[in-house]
Amino acid sequence: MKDLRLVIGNKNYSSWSMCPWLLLKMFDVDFEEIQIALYQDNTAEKLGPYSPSLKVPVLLHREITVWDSLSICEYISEQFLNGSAWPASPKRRASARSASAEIHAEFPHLKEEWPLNCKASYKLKPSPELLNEIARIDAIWSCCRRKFGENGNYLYGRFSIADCMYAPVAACFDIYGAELSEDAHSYMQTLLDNPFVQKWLTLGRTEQEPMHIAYASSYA
Ligand SMILES: N[C@@H](CCC(=O)N[C@@H](CS)C(=O)NCC(=O)O)C(=O)O
Repeated sequence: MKDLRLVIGNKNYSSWSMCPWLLLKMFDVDFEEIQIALYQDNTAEKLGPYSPSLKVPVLLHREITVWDSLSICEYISEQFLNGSAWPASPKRRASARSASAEIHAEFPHLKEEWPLNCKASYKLKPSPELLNEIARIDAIWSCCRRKFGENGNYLYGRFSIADCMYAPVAACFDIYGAELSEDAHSYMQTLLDNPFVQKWLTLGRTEQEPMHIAYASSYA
């Protein structure tokens, strides 16, 4: 058993699991992956020993348990990366934390209408409320790229936690067909071209677990 273990859900559905998984992969931190199939009759029973919230992701580091995607990313950055998973300058770091907190806490229509489903091969027309949320994300992406993106193609130039938090959004925008400005589209493509994002999405497409019928309607 490794010192560092990340408990995740199905790659096909679990957008929040993707965030810390991507961070660990991008910074080459050694960890063991424990995958638990979500939306099954025994999911809560399987998550119980690991997760106080009965949700994924959860990080287990020796005797320490960290749950919730954003706090896991914070912990990884602090414990293993000397804080380098956030941008170095206070101004960029403040913006990156705000952008990450916003996607973590807000956008209920995006989460409800366009949940991650790597296997989906159809477009879904967004509601007016979702269109407003897409416009807000487009504004965040375009503004950050313009103000802070000169040292690379990620949101703050170099890869950071903010990119981990928006990677599942890029996947959902691509899958369901979001209409974006040129700057936002180009950032979405950067995330989709990331080899670990591609790996996650490819593995997600090959997963076989059937979803329990009670959850299936929101993934129609
Ligand atoms: N705020 C949490 C959300 C975690 C979450 O909702 N995870 C979903 C999978 S993406 C889950 O575990 N669902 C199982 C359930 O609700 O039973 C985070 O950022 O980690």
